[in-house]
Amino acid sequence: MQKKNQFLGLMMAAFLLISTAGTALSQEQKKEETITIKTSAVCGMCKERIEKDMKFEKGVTAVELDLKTKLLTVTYKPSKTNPDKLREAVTKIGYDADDKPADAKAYEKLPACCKKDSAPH
Ligand SMILES: [Cu+2]
Repeated sequence: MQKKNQFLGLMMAAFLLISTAGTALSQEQKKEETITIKTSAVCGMCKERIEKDMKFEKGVTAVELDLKTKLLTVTYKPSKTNPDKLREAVTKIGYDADDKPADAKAYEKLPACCKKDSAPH
């Protein structure tokens, strides 16, 4: 009986340790912030391109572009980057970011179907 109690105690200790670690982790995640950026994306290729490129941006942890609203949702670490840098990164891919116009050179390189003047498809 003594042994069983010891085992239960050990289990309790392990459980406490795991839940404490879990709390620490969720506090770590709160150091992230989210912004939405209005882009000039027009199709699925734009979505893939922007999401792929933005994922490699410093400090970015998650990217999601909604093609219907053209809104890009970026989750990032404020200690590593800031909204201005993120908008700048979007313009460098060739798309408008809020009031910042797309970088001319990057925009030139986009396929014709991805240019903002082309009809949504
Ligand atoms: Cu496109």
